[in-house]
Amino acid sequence: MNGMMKALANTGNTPDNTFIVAGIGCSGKIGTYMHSYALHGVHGRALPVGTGVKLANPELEVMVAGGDGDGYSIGAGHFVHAVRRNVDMSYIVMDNRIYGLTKGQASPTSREDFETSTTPEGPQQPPVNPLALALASGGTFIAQSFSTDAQRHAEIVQKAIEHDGFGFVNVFSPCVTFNDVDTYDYFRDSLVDVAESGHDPTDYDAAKSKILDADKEYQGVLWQNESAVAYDQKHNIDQDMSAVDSGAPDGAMDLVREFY
Ligand SMILES: Cc1ncc(C[n+]2csc(CCOP(=O)(O)OP(=O)(O)O)c2C)c(N)n1
Ligand SMILES: [Mg+2]
Repeated sequence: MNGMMKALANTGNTPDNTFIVAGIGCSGKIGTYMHSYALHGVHGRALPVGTGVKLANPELEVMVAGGDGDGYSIGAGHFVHAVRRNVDMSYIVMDNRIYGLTKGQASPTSREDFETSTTPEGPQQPPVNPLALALASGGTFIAQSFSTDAQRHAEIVQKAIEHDGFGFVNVFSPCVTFNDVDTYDYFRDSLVDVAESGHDPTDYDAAKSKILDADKEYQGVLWQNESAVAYDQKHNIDQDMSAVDSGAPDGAMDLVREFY
């Protein structure tokens, strides 16, 4: 949350031009804690709501935030289509590799052998790779960060906001209550920052090989397609969609309102 706030402030956004759409879960509470417009909707449906908010009012800075269960399980279909639609907004997923709010069931990013109350011998199926799913869906900005590396996390979220299109950041955000495997210590020891190896995020093959590398956990901007045009720009959605076209009969807007 701290990183999101810093990134919003650093990009010149204010609470009154920012709209957070939050998922359902511990992570979904984030909209309630931030002093901006926010909507806490239905599990797995934050992205289509965020898309609607942005297209209805393009002046707003729209940030969608949720958990790994919300985004990659019940919301997986929306994730794929929001990524490929490439509306100019950001999507921040707090990935703790567990369903935290409902007290510790396996999530799509849980390890194959991770024992939980619903998977006493582990899920016994490989986890979803969210970055690969985003790449396969035509993602134009794909990044990963770590909640406790606050300054770096804020920088990465800022890049997602600045990207002209759908800025996706998977954030490792350990759950200290229900996940004793993917812990702060684990990520501190294993994370490799792509910036340190001179990774070029505009190099598709380099991005693909890092995203598909199952042996390492990367932090940083993995892939950015700077030439892709955002949906809202492509379709000139820069006007107030509640306005009636010029030439409409007198009182047309009053009539429109009667339908609400
Ligand atoms: C339609 C629907 N199905 C199931 C639930 C129960 N539920 C609430 S939060 C949650 C999972 C949350 O996991 P995640 O998105 O990873 O968030 P976390 O709590 O880990 O931050 C589930 C299954 C619900 N609220 N609504
Ligand atoms: Mg979770």
